[in-house]
Amino acid sequence: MSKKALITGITGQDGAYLAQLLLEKGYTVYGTYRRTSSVNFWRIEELGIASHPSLHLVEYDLTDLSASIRLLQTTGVTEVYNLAAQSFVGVSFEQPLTTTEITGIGALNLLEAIRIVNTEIRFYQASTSEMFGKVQAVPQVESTPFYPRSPYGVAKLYAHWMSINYRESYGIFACSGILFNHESPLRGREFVTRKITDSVAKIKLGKLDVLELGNMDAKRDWGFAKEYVEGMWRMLQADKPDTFVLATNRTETVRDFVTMAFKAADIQLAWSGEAENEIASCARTGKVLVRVNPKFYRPAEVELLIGDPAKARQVLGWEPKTTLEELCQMMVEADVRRNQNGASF
Ligand code: NDP
Ligand code: GDR
Repeated sequence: MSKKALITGITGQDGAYLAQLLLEKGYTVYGTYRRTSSVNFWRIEELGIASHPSLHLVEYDLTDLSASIRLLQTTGVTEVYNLAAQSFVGVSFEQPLTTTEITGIGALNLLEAIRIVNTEIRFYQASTSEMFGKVQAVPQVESTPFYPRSPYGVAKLYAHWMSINYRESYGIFACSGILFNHESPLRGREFVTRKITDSVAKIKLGKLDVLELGNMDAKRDWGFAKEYVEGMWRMLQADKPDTFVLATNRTETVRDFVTMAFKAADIQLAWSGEAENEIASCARTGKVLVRVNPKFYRPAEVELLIGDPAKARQVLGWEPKTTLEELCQMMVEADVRRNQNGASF
């Protein structure tokens, strides 16, 4: 009998990669999507798994407790990966209540459903380096104190502690993966790396003049999403439930990533100016290609993230392999291809 797993948020970046991984491992996968006027399956289509016979797409909203209970009862899954969230930090400042309901309380709905339906079900909570926020130590590890800086970070911290509380109170195998930023050609275009690679592709093809960004000084630890979902799976196969950091232990600024992405498209940049007046021009033609627009600044910023995944390496045998240069190149090439083909995602 194949194992059965539930993935909430299969229409997202990680949901698509995790579904692919579990199907390759022979699982029967139930993947949830939200009812919208136009459902968005482009990621699982691009991975070629949308019509896989072992993949079942289920309509579901994480904020509905009774739906969560019925979902576990009807599917009979033994592993639940809670990837669904309002995951965009910037939007969480504009929609703090919705973010809290989905990203915070949503996780509790699933934990309660597990408690009611079957406490043997293993649970993965998609926690985040945003919980470290205004960082209290460098690099960040599992024991680093938290200091979230956005409604998203606060909601995720609630879900993180609830997962630990249900582990300790009811013996539920609940794991919390504190994942640092992970990117891929399947990343949403509102996130900074994909916004950059998509814009570089458009500039290269003459479809866009200038890329506008917010805080160029923010530093992030960026890894490749496909490798991070493997870490999620490993957490649920471990001997005991625990909390793990997945990261690369390398940090770069947004500015560095911009330079890298243009280089991947054979465009060298020259930077000048500071803060709101900073620009980057094409070193050959002098044309301005990047400028700052303060509308992309956040009310409170997370300035520096860098994670040490030593515990995951030791206990799970997990480690990142793809370098940031390789990841950036892969994303730029995918976006050039898509823009040439007229794709809109
Ligand atoms: P995405 O934003 O790409 O995907 C989020 C998913 O959640 C989408 O499928 C979305 O559906 C779904 N969703 C949103 N609201 C609801 C709801 N009310 N009910 C059910 N489903 C809902 O995120 P990622 O794939 O990048 O990330 C996966 C998880 O990991 C998220 O929880 C994120 O916060 C967390 N995380 C991500 C990191 C990263 O760097 N990518 C790092 C650390 C944590 P729809 O398509 O309909 O919007
Ligand atoms: P983040 O990712 O907030 O780290 O959350 P994002 O890519 O949105 O921002 C990274 C950094 O870049 C700065 N930035 C910009 N960001 C966006 N989106 N757009 C811009 O134009 C821009 N200019 C500068 C931001 O200020 C920030 O400092 C992601 C999400 O996937 C979360 O769900 C996840 O938990 C964390 O990563 C780890």
